[in-house]
Amino acid sequence: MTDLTCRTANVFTQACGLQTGDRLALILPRVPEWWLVSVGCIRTGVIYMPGTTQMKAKDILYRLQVSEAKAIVTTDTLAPEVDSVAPECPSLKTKLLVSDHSREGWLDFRSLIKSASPDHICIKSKTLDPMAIFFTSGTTGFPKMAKHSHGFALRSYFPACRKLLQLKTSDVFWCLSDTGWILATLGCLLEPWTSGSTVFAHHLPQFDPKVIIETLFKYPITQCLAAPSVYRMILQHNFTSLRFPTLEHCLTGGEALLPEEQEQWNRQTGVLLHQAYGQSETGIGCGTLRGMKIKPGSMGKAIPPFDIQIIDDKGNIQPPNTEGNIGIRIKPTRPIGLFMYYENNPEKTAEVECGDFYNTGDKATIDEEGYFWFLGRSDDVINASGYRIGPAEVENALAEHPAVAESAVVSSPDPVRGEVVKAFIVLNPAFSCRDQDELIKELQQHVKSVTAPYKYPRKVEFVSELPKTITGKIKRSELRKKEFGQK
Ligand code: BCO
Repeated sequence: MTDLTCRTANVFTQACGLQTGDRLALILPRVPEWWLVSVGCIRTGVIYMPGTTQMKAKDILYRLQVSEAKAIVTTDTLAPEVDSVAPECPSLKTKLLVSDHSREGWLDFRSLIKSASPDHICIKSKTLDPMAIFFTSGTTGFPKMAKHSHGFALRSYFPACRKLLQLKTSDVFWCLSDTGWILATLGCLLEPWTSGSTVFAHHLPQFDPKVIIETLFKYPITQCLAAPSVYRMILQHNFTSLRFPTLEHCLTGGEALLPEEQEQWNRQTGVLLHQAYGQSETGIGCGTLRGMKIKPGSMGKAIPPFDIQIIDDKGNIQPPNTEGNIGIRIKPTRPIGLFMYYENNPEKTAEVECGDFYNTGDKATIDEEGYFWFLGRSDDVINASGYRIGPAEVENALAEHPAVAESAVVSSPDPVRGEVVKAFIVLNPAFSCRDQDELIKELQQHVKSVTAPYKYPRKVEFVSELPKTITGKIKRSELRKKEFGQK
């Protein structure tokens, strides 16, 4: 890996002419090159921007334009999508293809690393030098760019963080996260490799609980990290045995996990399932560390150097068992590991500052022992099976279909995925006579084709009008409350 990542670094600086601070879009599935590119960027100071391979041309266009990326690395599957938008991205100078075939206008990554020198001197990065950008969805507009410093990687070395998994060199660690999320950077790269343990990777082109089970039986995996929906889907399949031969410890995060699911996993596998909490902005913020008392349903305690409190809308710390926002203290000192700011967006950066805290927008309570209990979002952002989805992203996609006059997209409860995307749609009169089931399928397919398919509305309801304020703003909260049976 040292040899290969040094070669990768040389490919970036020599063949591609990239310099420290340049941005590179990294859109690869779970292939070894994802690791090479990530570490190659860290070695050279090129800022990398991981993205899910579910993205479509428009998603890629937005990212390339807003970040002024100079390079992109992807596979054959997405290369045509990139080519379709590249003329609109004047900053994009280098396209690197990870493939056994060549493509016009693209550099062949695999041949380049073969011929590159294995000698490379790593940059002397400072804690606050930028390292990576993660795109993250909000209530309005397009995803924001949460920029992380090299201190983010450094945080993995902190004694407190080391206690989360207590990985040993003998551990074989499997993090199932898609390579586009911060969870993959932490769980597939920083956590295991900074503790010298082995990373287990599986292509998983399509998620299938049966494959997960077979893999855990077949390979000597000792620790596993996946979103709650993954554990939930496995449990709901009623497999005859979940006694995995080598599995010792499981961790989960990214969405809420019910206490009974956590207990069921423990009963059926004999392995404890610990919860953690985090965001693209924070990495892992709190968790139940190995050896710590588990309180089923709780996402554990704050992991230093983060000082996490429950705050009100003015940033005042709330007493135990009082509902409020999860806040991470940023004053007088912004902790290492928290995002630096939203790139090119001082307004949004200022919006999430609340007194002495970064306001996560997630609601929770804290108990007398310092354990956090997740309640939900305080805004319209949807968390569906661990994906953070901005309603506007789905509404914009729906608006491109001729049947849709207007739509409002909210979160709705779901027994498998925790929450799913639900769209309330007002139809254009010409479509009101269409078969509704057929039209729902068409609209779902349409969303899957214009934006990353994980965002598509799994529930659709046609309505004659949407609830609005007197100024004409759609009242998404009213629709959401109805979905969750709240008043
Ligand atoms: O369910 P459907 O079949 O109708 O649709 C699925 C896919 O089949 C489909 N799809 C995927 N790729 C496609 C495609 N359709 C067309 N073209 C393609 N290229 O789209 C739908 C995708 O939904 P999904 O990804 O939720 O599907 P799936 O396969 O059921 O996966 C289930 C999970 C649980 C594996 C998945 O939802 C998942 O990975 N969730 C976890 C997300 C995660 O890692 N979040 C963590 C973010 S980081 C963070 O929170 C900070 C924590 C420190």
